[in-house]
Amino acid sequence: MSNHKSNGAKATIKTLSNAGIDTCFTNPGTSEMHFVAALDSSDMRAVLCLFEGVATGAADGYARIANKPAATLLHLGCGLGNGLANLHNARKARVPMVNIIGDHAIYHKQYDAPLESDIVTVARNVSSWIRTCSTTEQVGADAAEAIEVAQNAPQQISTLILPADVSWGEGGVAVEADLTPVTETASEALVSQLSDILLTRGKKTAILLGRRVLLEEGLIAASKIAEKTGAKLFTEVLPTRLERGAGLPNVERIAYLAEMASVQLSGYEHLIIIDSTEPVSFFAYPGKKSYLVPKKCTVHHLVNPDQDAVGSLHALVEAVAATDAEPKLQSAGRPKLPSGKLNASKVCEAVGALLPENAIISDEALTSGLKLPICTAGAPRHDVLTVTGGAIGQGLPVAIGAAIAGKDAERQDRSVIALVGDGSAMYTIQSLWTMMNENLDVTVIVLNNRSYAILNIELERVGAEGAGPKAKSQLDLSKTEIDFVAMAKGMGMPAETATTAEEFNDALGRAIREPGPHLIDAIVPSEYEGLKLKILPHLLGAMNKIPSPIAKALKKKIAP
Ligand SMILES: Cc1ncc(C[n+]2csc(CCOP(=O)(O)OP(=O)(O)O)c2C)c(N)n1
Ligand SMILES: [Mg+2]
Repeated sequence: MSNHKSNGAKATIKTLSNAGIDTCFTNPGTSEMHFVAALDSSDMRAVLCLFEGVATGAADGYARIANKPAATLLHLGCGLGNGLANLHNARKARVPMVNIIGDHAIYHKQYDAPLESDIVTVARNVSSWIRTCSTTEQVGADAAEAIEVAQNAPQQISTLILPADVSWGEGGVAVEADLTPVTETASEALVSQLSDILLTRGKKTAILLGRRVLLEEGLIAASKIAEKTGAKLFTEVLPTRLERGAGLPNVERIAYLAEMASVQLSGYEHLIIIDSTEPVSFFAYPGKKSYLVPKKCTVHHLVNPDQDAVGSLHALVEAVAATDAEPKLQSAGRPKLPSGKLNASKVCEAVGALLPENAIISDEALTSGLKLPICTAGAPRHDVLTVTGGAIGQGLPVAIGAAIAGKDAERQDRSVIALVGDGSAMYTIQSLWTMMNENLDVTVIVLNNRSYAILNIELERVGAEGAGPKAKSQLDLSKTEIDFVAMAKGMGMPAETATTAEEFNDALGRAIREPGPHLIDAIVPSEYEGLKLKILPHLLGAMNKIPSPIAKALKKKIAP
């Protein structure tokens, strides 16, 4: 602990640095100027983002790969509010993050100046720990508590509101945060109960893997249990970070479409959930189930969020005597490079064919990414980051944070591939600027189907009647075509359009070979159009009426 006194801003940054938080994604204003000035006397890497949603999404992506928090620096309630959607995704991802929100000087608040607003109300949506620091003397201790709350289990987002006069005041002292690794595992009684179920009813048992058990160690352990007991493995719909590829167990993901998820889960009598939540439908649909666990299936949770998930899984491996079982590993294999007119499936094939070793995929391809899992299953080992909270505009910001963390980690210079829908890309397109400004090795692939295609499917699925041209126009991006190449070039980023598979293969090969950011505007038709789109809701509606093995095969065909 340093007793060296400084102003509040310096003491805050020093407290963050002491705890190993060395990256801050910023979009500052006047109330944060002392924090900004204090950066120069620190080791903190500050990454400017031109919209707060980029900063918060980048901090999320960073935490997913670095497995430690980044800080954000945001400007009062409005700045925090702009960052909310990606803070929501980060909360659902259960990643650690420390938000530093500048506020007016305490004595200035009474005047209701233009930027005065209720910061706490905005923060409460994503943060259960919110503290307004009231004195400079206290700032180090408050910052240390913010870090502890964020990083210690169960990890979460903490929000420290820093009034300008607290920042500029003298008498701040950096404090050492108390970081404690999780050690508590599931109780012996629970482990033994679950092992009994697995050993007697293994074939009727499914195991749903989530957050912390989706990396190599957890996946291998789970696969040993599955091989030994006959249990079926699933991963959650939207993993925070899923390690995949040749040499790792390839675990089936629960489908986004509830009708398909029900089919996947049908027939199991026990569902053992490890660090995830019970499967529910994304939305309610008239006449359809919200809760997707079959009626006769008993749910068990191996751990709660503040227990050691991987350690508990190991205990279960031992309990079923699977320590020496051979895990089932995915063999190496890539799709062939595609040819002809470009479509979304061919983009996925090319990604599978060319994905470099140790890559990180930020997946916000939505309807265009249906084939991505199957095309990349046997590719070299990689991580997949998904839109954990369903709030779009995450794919590009998360790629920024992942690229920065990937460079710092032991596995140096991991290249990042961000696959994003055209609609999603437009929420946080400012991300391209930060990718350039920081010279990050990110390849952005925009799946440009000139549509909110998924909402065309949803329009059919919800059974809304009377949808005509006015309704369809709300889901249509084709009347005013978006030129992503021009936008990228406007921010200095090399970019090209691909309308054929050959053009796409070449562009992707180049983007991967050359360091630094690139964008490829992949012009593709929507995956579901015309008759296919009309039939889909009927097909989905029929899925729970046809025999389960046929339904399971059909599910594999529609969403492999
Ligand atoms: C923050 C937020 N706003 C709106 C939505 C609703 N929404 C879901 S998908 C979508 C359109 C996605 O379009 P695109 O990225 O082009 O993917 P596509 O559907 O074409 O595959 C919208 C607007 C959302 N999920 N999150
Ligand atoms: Mg689209």
